[in-house]
Amino acid sequence: MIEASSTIHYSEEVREGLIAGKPIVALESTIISHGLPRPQNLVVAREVEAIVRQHGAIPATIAVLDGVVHIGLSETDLEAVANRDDIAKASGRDLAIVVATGTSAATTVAATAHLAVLAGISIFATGGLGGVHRGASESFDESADLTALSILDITVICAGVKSILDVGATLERLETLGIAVVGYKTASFPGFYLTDSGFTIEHRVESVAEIAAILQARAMVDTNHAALIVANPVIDEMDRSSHEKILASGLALAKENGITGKAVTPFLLEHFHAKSLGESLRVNIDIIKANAALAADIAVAKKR
Ligand code: PSU
Ligand code: MN
Repeated sequence: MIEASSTIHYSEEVREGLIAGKPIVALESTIISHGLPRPQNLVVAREVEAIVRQHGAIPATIAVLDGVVHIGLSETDLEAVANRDDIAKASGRDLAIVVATGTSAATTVAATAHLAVLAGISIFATGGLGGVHRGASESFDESADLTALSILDITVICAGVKSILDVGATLERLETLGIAVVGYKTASFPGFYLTDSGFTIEHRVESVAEIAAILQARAMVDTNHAALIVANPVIDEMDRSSHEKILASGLALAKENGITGKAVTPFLLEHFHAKSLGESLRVNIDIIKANAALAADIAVAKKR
């Protein structure tokens, strides 16, 4: 655990939890600031924290506010992340700049995982990972989530990678980068908004106890220098034909408007939320809640 300093602030419950070795679940903030529309974003952020507590763990939502890294957010902090207009989107490479300039940013999977590990937290729940974008062979757009997870000992519970991505290419990159993937009660890689992306995965687990055993074994065989991904499919998926249509129109619109870099993912998610009349939002919320619950169960079951 890092020492108390003016650049790192722990919430009271996270600080106590770390000292006492209690189960803690890291939560990202980009999904709050840039992944979900207002006002639902704040409601969901609160509910997700409540779910983690109900399942016996301590929530540690991570963000940078006015140059201070926060591990665990107060109600006021959570409101700031959800509602302030000056919250940037920070990947790992942006963290030092945000801190040094005293500005504020929500943290992506890459940045959240980095800060969680720094704080001594090893279980992390999110919605869908970033990955290789469609057309990446031209644009080179691949999320830094992948390279970050290749060097961090963290378990990430997610509904696969976002369906806006090139899922097959992302799975190949996960393999190359040494990032293990297990399907929770499935051998199909989840497709974020969709239960099944159409790609199969090699390893399927049936229980939280099995995941806890894998976590122990990772340390024993020394493969815990890279992340473990627990892919948890959404139960009630988005209507497939509207998913396909909205994705096609979103990709075309992004191209037309010259959307590139870190703006691509928020743009496409926003397009989904606007065009699906609440359906993608409902699914996105289901995903993050289910992942938070499973992450807390894993944190509780993990041998310390
Ligand atoms: N999952 C969601 N909503 C999101 C994200 C993930 O359900 O907004 C965010 C995560 O923070 C992830 C980021 O790290 O999108 C990926 O962005 P990019 O493709 O620019 O790396
Ligand atoms: Mn990108």
